[in-house]
Amino acid sequence: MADELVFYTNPMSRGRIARWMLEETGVPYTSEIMGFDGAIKAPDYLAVNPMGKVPAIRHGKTIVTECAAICAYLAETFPDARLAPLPEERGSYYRWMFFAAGPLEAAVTNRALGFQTPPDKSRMAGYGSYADVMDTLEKAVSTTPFIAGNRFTAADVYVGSHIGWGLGFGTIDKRPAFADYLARVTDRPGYKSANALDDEAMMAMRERA
Ligand SMILES: N[C@@H](CCC(=O)N[C@@H](CS)C(=O)NCC(=O)O)C(=O)O
Repeated sequence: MADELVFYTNPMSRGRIARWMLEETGVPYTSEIMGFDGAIKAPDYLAVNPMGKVPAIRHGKTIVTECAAICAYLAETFPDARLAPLPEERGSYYRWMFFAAGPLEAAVTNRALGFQTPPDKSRMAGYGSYADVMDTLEKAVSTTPFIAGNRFTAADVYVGSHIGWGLGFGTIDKRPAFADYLARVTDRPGYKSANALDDEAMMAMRERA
């Protein structure tokens, strides 16, 4: 019997990244919607993610947190979905997935919180400066149709989600290359079904509130 796959999320969170990835794999899973008002910091859930944050997945006895790790784990665990990298895609796949989880996430969050790296300190910051990160990301999404090459992989779920959120919330520069890449990677049934499920979960939460 297949191991049970449980998805802990909140539809108004980065959990949407993991939901997209789950829908891309096409494997069955159950969703546990976590409220931000207590459940997420309760002992039961802290046993899953001591950070008290979503998303997380439990697959049998394995727990995975961190959106990028969830995307990579699901891609490797369910190879039939063909979302893990081929040998020739591996370098770009890991490079840009880690770039998005590290430098991009930090640069965007710091800027949204009003923090700017002092120019004389950019050597200390792993992301250098927000401008460097934007220019680098623009090159990355313009070099090949998808982030790891000529086909869609789990790295596009992760990088595409960052770009989608960033363009939506105005935290990533509105550059044509970002919009073009986003249109390419989101034109998929998995993206649409994930959004429909999260929109439905969001409505249900609002009705209950
Ligand atoms: N680095 C984590 C970030 C997760 C995260 O910050 N989740 C937020 C929602 S987007 C959260 O659960 N916040 C609730 C809290 O901290 O109480 C990831 O990539 O999965």
